[in-house]
Amino acid sequence: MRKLFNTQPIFSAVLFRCKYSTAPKSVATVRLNNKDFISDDYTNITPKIISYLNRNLHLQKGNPLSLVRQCIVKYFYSSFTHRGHPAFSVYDNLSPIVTAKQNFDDLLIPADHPSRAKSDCYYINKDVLLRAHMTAHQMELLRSGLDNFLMIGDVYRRDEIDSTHFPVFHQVDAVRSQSSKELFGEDQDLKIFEPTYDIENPHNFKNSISDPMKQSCHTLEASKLMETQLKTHLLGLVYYLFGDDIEHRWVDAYFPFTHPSWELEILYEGKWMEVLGCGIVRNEILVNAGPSNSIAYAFGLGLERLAMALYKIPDIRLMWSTDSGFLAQFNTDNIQDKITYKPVSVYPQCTNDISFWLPSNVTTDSFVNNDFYDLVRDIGGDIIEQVSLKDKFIHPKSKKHSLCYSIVYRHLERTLKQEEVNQVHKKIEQAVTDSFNVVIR
Ligand code: FA5
Ligand code: MG
Repeated sequence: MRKLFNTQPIFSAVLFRCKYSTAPKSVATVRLNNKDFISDDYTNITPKIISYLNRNLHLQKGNPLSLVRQCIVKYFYSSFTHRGHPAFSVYDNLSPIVTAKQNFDDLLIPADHPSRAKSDCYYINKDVLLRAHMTAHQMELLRSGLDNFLMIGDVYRRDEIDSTHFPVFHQVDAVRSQSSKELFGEDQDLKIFEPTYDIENPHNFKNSISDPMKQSCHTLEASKLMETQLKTHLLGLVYYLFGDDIEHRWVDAYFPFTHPSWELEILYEGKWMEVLGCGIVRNEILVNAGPSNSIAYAFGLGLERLAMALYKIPDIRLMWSTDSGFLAQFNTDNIQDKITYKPVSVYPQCTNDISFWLPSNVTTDSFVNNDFYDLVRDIGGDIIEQVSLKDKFIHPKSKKHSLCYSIVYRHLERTLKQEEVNQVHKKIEQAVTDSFNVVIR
């Protein structure tokens, strides 16, 4: 655990008496949502990140994320009905505290997959983390017998810092399942599964994904028909939100839990921006969830990216603004109102560089950037607009390694004074020195 955390009040040392030992043992815990979690060497959740829990921006009236969420739900409710009722059910209130099993194992994410790394996730301890995607709930909802559902909520990732990335963002994830009858109608000559696959004994079949077109258990017609539905439904959503003029492209992708998989990009401010990932759910997942004779598609999209493009919001941090000048612009009862964000005003940036010598056992390549980014955000808070690596340097004689980062400071609601920035910058230098054992140059 990083040194920095020990000083934070949310991490308390409690006396914990082990059942089989008479000696009291001191155990550090993390308290989240009124529950204590025992921390360990995986614990990397920060007080700053904890402060975002329970904000539920996607449910707050007047927040752009809530408007986009309502548009998406409306599209799915109105496009897909079953006997006059919406076919999809919506879950937007699931706890973001999940197990590693939910976030990874249930989704066939291999034990050595990079997305599990401590450098990429906010772990509470080795077994529990803040969900890194809404897909973490897919298995439990499939297991409960649902076949068409949307999961909406906040997700947490240690990531870079710039105008389209933030460590907390919001996703809409979905599953849509189809039985043979639903997919092919009365044409019972067409099948979902290859003849070699036995629906009664699905565990006997070794499902392969070596064919880029489909999983080996599926027939080509079932997989292709499902792919067409998936792409048509998602493009329908994008046209519903943006109008028919929006430019898009599909990109082949890989996710451990779907095959085949794609990402959808839209043209935003002259650049391609990825808005969602999707694919045909791996049959193993459906089988593990319970008896299954259907095929399903799934997708996960980022609410922030859609809201930014839809309302021309230039910076992802603005979603967290509590400024009434911002929120009032989105306070409408008509979710389809055409809203274009008007900057309350633009305040100047301040850029300060920080360079330091690394300790002798750390190289410029082994230093974990995300650890540094988190620490900068912990100290600087929301006035940190961007942090970028500027320079790597190895001293020719001493062979010491050094790094230089640029930190861009900007307040969204007022002008920062250079003096004030310098004070924060000094605090960051001190924290970096303490936490990473570096020497400021
Ligand atoms: C996923 O999270 C998959 N779980 C999506 C999925 C679900 C695929 C079901 C297949 C089936 P990805 O990491 O690409 O995939 O994230 C999905 C979307 O979240 C991205 O397209 C993007 O819109 C958004 N996103 C990802 N990282 C960030 C970030 N740091 N800040 C804001 N939005 C982000
Ligand atoms: Mg992606």
